[in-house]
Amino acid sequence: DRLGYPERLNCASELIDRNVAEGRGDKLALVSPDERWTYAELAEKVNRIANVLVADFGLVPGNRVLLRFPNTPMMTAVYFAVLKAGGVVVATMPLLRAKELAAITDKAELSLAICDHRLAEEMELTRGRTDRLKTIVYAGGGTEEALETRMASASAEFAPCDTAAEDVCLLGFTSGTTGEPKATMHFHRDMLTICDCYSAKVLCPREDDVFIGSPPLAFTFGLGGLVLFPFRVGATAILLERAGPDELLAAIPQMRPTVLFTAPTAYRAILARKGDADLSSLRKCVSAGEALPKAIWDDWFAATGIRIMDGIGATELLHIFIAAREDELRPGATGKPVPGYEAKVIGPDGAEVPDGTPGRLAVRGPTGCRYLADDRQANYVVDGWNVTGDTYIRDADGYFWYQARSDDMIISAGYNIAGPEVEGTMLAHPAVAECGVVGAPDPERGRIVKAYVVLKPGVTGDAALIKELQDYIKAELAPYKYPRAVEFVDKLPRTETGKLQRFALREIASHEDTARAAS
Ligand code: 3UK
Repeated sequence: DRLGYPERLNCASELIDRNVAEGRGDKLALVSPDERWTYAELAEKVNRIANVLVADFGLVPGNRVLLRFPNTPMMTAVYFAVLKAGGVVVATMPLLRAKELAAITDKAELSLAICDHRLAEEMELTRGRTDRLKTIVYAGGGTEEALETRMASASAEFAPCDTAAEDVCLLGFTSGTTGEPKATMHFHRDMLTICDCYSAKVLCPREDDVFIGSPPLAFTFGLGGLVLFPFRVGATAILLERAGPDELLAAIPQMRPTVLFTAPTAYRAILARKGDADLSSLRKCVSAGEALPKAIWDDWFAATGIRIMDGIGATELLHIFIAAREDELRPGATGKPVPGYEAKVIGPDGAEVPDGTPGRLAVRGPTGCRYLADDRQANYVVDGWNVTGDTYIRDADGYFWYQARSDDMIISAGYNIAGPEVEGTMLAHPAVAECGVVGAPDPERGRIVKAYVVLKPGVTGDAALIKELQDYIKAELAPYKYPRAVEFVDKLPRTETGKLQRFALREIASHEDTARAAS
């Protein structure tokens, strides 16, 4: 292996026990509003939970375990306990409903779930929707059966399962931009690979860094950015159960983190509400999940002096695979392939297209290419390349510029229009807080560009403003890209990971059309 990992490897030992062994046992690993755990304390809890899993619930290596928690220190301990015992983590977003949880339970063949007691209701409903789930263990709540009660009588020592570097340790379910969850497999070594490629070579964190951010740990963006990257260098992570813009704005001045991981919309929302909040502790800011519009990059730089590092990642690849260091990034571009990865832009025939031409992004590297379902594998993995659903352009200097998800390209009267480009431009208009652009059915043009716009507080949306926004886009972009329809809305549909659900907007747009046609 190019990264030089041994054949037998347990990532939980590498990421937690190694910190204790190297003398960082007294250093803070995890901080939350209620708790402060050193690496030694975390290591002990991991061992106790691993013993409970094996002794009380019969976990054997390879068993998959459902995890259902908000971002808490306890979630992290349970996560690493499953890994240390050789189990496979299936972490789920806190907001998922019983129907979705049951589908994941069946797909991943889960019989054991560990759940924060505050999320019990939906968990119990899940039991009624699948026969597979045999055992649910609740953390918190102070009952006889609670995980903590069992931990108290378990041993504080646990020898790590002798896993192979290429044993599966995580089934990552994608956050569902398209509605249907798909699972990807990741190995013990992958958990270190993303630390040693993206984090070490692009992010470059230090032992004295303090990480904070919003993505759920069930989302691999959050797992890497809030747990794996800090632990790999013995740094500290702050975990907030709610980490919206207001919570981050309250926490940053008080807890003084140095590295922030969040999504583009959160950067924008933080700026809108910042006031005179002191964000000066921050040293590095990472954005992923969606394209980072240049307008947001510019505003954040003007307000903080920090150059946000955009990066495209995917659950399939585990983490970020195209990005750039602060000193090399180009605002508006995603960046270049992360060291260790290769990327290319391909046409419909699978051949590379010339620089400057839009096409599908394909990626190859030490992580990725392992779908749980064979039909996915056949369609999205070609000759070892992960073919993503994203349209990109590579420029002559090798930088990759995001255009749209391939299914978000709007074809209007023969023109190919990237919705995100129109959105990004719209965001630079002073009246606009948020914007989502999709194609709406149109009898003449096939589709027209339709913009759903959330206005800034105090701005009134009227016909004059619609005209002003349309003229603005016509002046900034090729005129055929302007939104022929503009609708003001209170909020936009988003996934729990902050991604705009363009498929939901498209659906709304098509219904509105039907309603118009019927009236
Ligand atoms: C989109 C981006 C433009 C893109 C993720 C960082 O988002 C993550 O994983 P998902 O599986 O979604 C993957 C898709 O999201 N995307 C993500 N980042 C960007 N588009 N610019 C970006 N910077 O469509 C991609 O195919 O939910 C992100 C780390 C780990 C992750 N899992």
